[in-house]
Formats: sequence, C-alpha cells, structure tokens
Amino acid sequence: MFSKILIANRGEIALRIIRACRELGVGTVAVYSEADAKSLHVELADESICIGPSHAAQSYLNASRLISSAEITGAGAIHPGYGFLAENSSFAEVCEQCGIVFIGPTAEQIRLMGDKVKARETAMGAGVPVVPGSQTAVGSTEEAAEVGCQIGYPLMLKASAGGGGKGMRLVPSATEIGRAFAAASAEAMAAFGNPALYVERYISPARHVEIQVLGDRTGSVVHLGERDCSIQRRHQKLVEESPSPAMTPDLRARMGEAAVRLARSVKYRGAGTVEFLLDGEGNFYFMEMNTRIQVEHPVTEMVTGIDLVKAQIRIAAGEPLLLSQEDIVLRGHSIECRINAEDPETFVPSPGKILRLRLPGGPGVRVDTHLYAGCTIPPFYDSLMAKVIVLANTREEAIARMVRALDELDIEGVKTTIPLHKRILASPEFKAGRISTRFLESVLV
Ligand code: MV4
Repeated sequence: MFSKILIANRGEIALRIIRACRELGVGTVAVYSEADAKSLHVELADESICIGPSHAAQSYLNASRLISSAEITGAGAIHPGYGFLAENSSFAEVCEQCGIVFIGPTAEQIRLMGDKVKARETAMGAGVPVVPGSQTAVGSTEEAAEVGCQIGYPLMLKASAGGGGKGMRLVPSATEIGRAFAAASAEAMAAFGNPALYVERYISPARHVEIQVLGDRTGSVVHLGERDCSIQRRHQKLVEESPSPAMTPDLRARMGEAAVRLARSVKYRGAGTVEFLLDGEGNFYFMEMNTRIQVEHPVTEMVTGIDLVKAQIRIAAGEPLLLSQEDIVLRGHSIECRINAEDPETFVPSPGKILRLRLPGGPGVRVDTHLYAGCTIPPFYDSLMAKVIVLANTREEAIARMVRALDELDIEGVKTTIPLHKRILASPEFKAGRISTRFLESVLV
C-alpha cells in the first residue's frame, strides 16, 4: 500500500479521496490554486502545495506541476479524481514514466475508450450491442448521409474524440445533415481539437443507464449494478439513482454481463463505467465507457456498501479484488441530487461567498461537500457545490427522504439548483419513474 497519495483535484471529490486515504492509513498531499487557498481539502490533507494561479490551465491541468509536487513530497501515487486530467492518457503515461502510480486504468485503456469509434469497435468485438451506426468516423457530410441512407433517420452525430454530449447533433432528416455536420464538427474541434464525427441512429425514448465495473490487476472484473442518469440538462446530469426504475433482475444481469465482458476484453483495471442507452422495449446499446470515478459514484456505494475510492486505491496498489460477483448484493434505493451554484432557471453560474450553510442529516442522508460557512465559490471551475445522497428501502421512501433533506438544506449567498430539484422530485413523471430524454423539458417551465 502507498505511504502517501497526491490528490490532483479540488472540491468535494478531493475531500472524498482524502477521506478514503485516511481510512486506509495513507498520507495525503493536497494541491491547490490561489483561488482555493482556503478550501476544505487543503485544510484536511496532511500536506498541501500551491501549484499556481486560479485558472485550471496554470494549476489543476498543469501536469508538470502535479508531478513535481508528488516528487517533492514523496507521494508514491496520484489520484486524479474526475474532470481535469482524470481521462488524459498522456498524464497517466507521464506519471508511470516518472515512477508515480496513476490511480486509474492504464494509459492505453484511457486512450482506447477516449476514442469513441475505437470504443464502439471494442464493444462490438466483445459481443456488446452498440447503437446501429457508422463503423468508422465519417469525414464528410456525404459519408454521414450515406450512413443515414443505410440506417434511417433521425440520426445522432457525435464527436469521435470526446463524449458527454459535446459536439453532438440530432439530425431529423437528410435535408438537415449538412448544417448539423458542420456545426458538430466545429464544436468537436473546439472541444477536443479533433473534428472527427461518427453516426448513430437516434434512440428515442431512451434512458441513460450506466453500469459500474471494478477490475483488478489479475484481470478479474465484477459489476456493481446500475445508475440511471436520465435527468440531464445539456448533458449535465442533475439527478441520478440506483436501481433504475426501468430495470428488471433479468435486464440487470444481461447489462451487467455485457459491461463485464467489455471490461474483461481489454483486461480493464480500476473503476470504470459502461454507459448504455436503454430504449422503451428493454433493448440496450453501448454508448461509451468512462475510465474515471464518476460524480455519481455515491449512489452505487449506498446500495452495495462498497467504498469505490478505497477499491480504486487498493487495486492501484496491486491488491486483488476480494469480491466475487455473488458477493455483490444491492439493497435499498439511492438517489443523488447535484447542488450547483447556478441560477435554477437559467443555469448561469453564481459564484460568491457562502454566508450561511445548514446541511441535512439524519437516517439515510449523506452530503458530499467541501462547503463551509464563509467559504467562497470561485468562478474558475465547475459549479458543483454539494451532492445530497439518500438511501431508503424503497424508491418512494428515498424520494420522501430526499425531499426532507432538501428542505433542511439551506445555502445562502449564491443561487442554487435546490428549487429545480424540488420541482423534479415533486413531478408526477419522476414519481412514476417515467423519465426519458424528453423529461427535463417538461419540468423546465
Ligand atoms: C444518444 C441519445 C439518443 N440516441 N444517442 C449522449 C451523451 C449523454 N449525456 C446522453 N446522450 C444521448 N445519446 C443516440 N444514438 C440520447 C442521449 C441523451 C439522453 C439519453 C438518455 C437520457 C437523457 C438524455 C439527455 C440528453 C441526451
């Protein structure tokens, strides 16, 4: 086991990793930008280093400063968290070249899954159903239109070099493919430095259901059930839950086996998430695989009782998974609400000073946050302030518990998405578990 880990991140996930390290008896090194000098992760780490100015490019995205911080402090491993360099294969490579363990999959696996066309090919090779679409990237409108003729409209154009919806365009019919192609490739170029696109048939209605997997260095892989992340706005997830209201034990087994098959086919190491689209008839299709710990990992921890961050650290330290698939039993129902410092109507970021903070508690309530009264939310990073997670025996009880927790939660000094979550949880569609791609428009009046 490592004696010391450097956490190459900030906010709630940095705190989450520090907590896992402390429970494993591992020393912690926090890095921080000038804007985060008074942030809670700095306070709770054993050591801390200021790595630069507020803009992420000069701090949290600066690989050489992260590596030299690890070398100066003697940290044997770096945990990247999510975002920033968590899925940057070059960073993973440089860590290994410098003799520092990157807590995550291999650079090769990050690179493979970061290329969404290669990821689709890998899924097909592992016998995992993928969305019908192009076998390769499409280099022109004509090529995309050719695929459109084969698979039928509407289509979805997606960026080969990146996921999460950036550079994605819905193409309702052949007449719109020219404009959509130009817009999507421009956005892909801007976001990922690579304009390449691929084509998928548009699946609607669809749910976004993802399977958590864990693989160790011996190549054994298990899955930890699913998370339903269908409530998104512009591909930013807002509410996640486990189990999915659309799941049956048989469907869970088949999706879990597919995710494990894919991970095993590349000898996947570490925590990973296989994202699927689930259509109205119970057909599921591989979308992409994320090679990081995800924001929404707590709902899986709540229903399985497994600490995913400790598992990541143990796997990176070379320990075998002590879990077999039979050991993984899901119990209860968990929901997570992401509390962002944003206007709940316009989603415009609302940075500022937290003047008052009252956090919820009581049975089955967990709050992952770095907030404290008097702290300042800087404008330089994403707007996630806190995650409220609940666990209860049934979905109805979990909803009631979340409503109670959100009523107790009070954050003054910035605008928050709390009112939006209250509207979502109160909506008949959400209560009935009838959610799909179109859901959020119906709630966003
Ligand atoms: C899709 C899709 C429909 N058909 N792909 C991609 C990124 C992820 N955030 C959601 N994405 C989608 N990909 C095909 N071929 C619909 C979505 C989608 C979505 C899916 C399920 C639930 C909510 C959604 C919100 C926006 C987009």
